[in-house]
Amino acid sequence: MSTHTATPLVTTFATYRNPEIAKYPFCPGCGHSTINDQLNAALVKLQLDPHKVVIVTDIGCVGLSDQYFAAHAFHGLHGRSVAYASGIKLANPELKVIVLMGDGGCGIGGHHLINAARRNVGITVLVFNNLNFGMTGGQHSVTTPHGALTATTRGGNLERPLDICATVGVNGASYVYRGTSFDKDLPERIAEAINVDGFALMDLWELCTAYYVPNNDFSRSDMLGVMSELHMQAGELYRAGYPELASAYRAQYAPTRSKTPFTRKPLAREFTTRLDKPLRVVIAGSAGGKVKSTATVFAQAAIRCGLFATQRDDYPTTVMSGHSLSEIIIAPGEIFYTGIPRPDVLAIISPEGLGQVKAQLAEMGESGTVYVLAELESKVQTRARKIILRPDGKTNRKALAMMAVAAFVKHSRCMPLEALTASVRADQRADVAEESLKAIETGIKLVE
Ligand SMILES: Cc1ncc(C[n+]2csc(CCOP(=O)(O)OP(=O)(O)O)c2C)c(N)n1
Ligand code: SF4
Repeated sequence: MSTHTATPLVTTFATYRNPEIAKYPFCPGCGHSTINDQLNAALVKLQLDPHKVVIVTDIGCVGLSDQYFAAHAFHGLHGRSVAYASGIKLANPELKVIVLMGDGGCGIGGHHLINAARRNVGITVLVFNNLNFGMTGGQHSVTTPHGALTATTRGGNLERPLDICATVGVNGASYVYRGTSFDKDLPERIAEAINVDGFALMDLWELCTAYYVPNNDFSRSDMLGVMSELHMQAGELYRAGYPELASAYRAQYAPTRSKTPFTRKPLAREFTTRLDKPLRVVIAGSAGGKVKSTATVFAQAAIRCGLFATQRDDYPTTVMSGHSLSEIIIAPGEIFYTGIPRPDVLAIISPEGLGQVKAQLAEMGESGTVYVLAELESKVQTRARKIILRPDGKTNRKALAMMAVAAFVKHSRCMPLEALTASVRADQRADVAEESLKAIETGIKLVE
């Protein structure tokens, strides 16, 4: 018998570059190649598991970068890379999420940058800042220095450039650094930024050799001079220790993670029904008229009869004014579409409700039934059968919805009335249930 001692497999990563595509597509001398190389060197230093690294690229020449890394990648709309990265980090805080974006993307998606910094989402943003839009032909961007010549500022840029570092720094970023693609210690600095537990941004100035350099006779040696003219310092500019959002969020919700947000209340089948096809019911009333709660009682009564039920409500954002509409479908089988363009039953119990169902009324054919209050009857033009409800003048307007439902349950025999009263008793507060039961009695009498 032989014994075998397993030695742990230790993998070291000599590179994070994708072996399948060696050569970058950038113009000769473009800073994008250098920063990508330095990012690779930083990843090698950190020896991160490539399965835990996500490179999120923005649009522009910089957006071609992600395919050169053997890691996860995401490429989306211009300016939105920070929003995508934030979502990825929130979904899985264990990931190292690195955004590669241009100064163009910083302008187009500036609010995402501010909000990611303010929230302190733990992503690392590397801004490949070549002071203009590269991919589209050298137009000015938010970081183009005052006076600079670009395709869109032929007389010299009149705008003041955005200080990206100050913007994210003052808004809560954990780490902010400004440097250039030529910095010798860039791999160490990038590694440091990736290791930060919070939002980290590096504003990395570099050369767009196709446009910015020839338009402005700009060179490597001009970079630090321009920075200082603009009062934009180089080096580490901000460090803060606020809690990182994705982990803080997980920690806050950890105690409730296994709990469902809603307590399901299974309703046992207590009654039977002969309903053999879907019944689509619309109650059209006013806010404050107990339309929604009546619809719920009706839907739950259907479930107590072994039926499927859906309820969809519509009302304005105002409280106690305007219409209130409930659409309920009850059916012997599953319901896949909850809308009701053509109701089988339409109860119109207020002028506001009537105002909302003109299209549905027009759709209803002779097989449909409209229950309508006597005072509204003359305003209802329909091919459907009309049943006029004449409650006495003392009927509370909050009872009208339940009254109408009781009337059509009695009439249509879609379920036993006992299912309705059982639902009222089981699901409503005692004082409300008392009112509802009275309304059911009135409704039944109206169609007897
Ligand atoms: C919303 C939107 N606006 C404009 C464009 C057109 N567009 C494509 S690339 C680009 C410029 C990119 O410049 P930058 O982000 O600085 O990246 P670079 O090309 O310099 O790497 C623009 C404006 C776009 N794709 N989407
Ligand atoms: S156009 Fe400018 S940014 Fe784009 S690859 Fe060429 S040098 Fe780089």
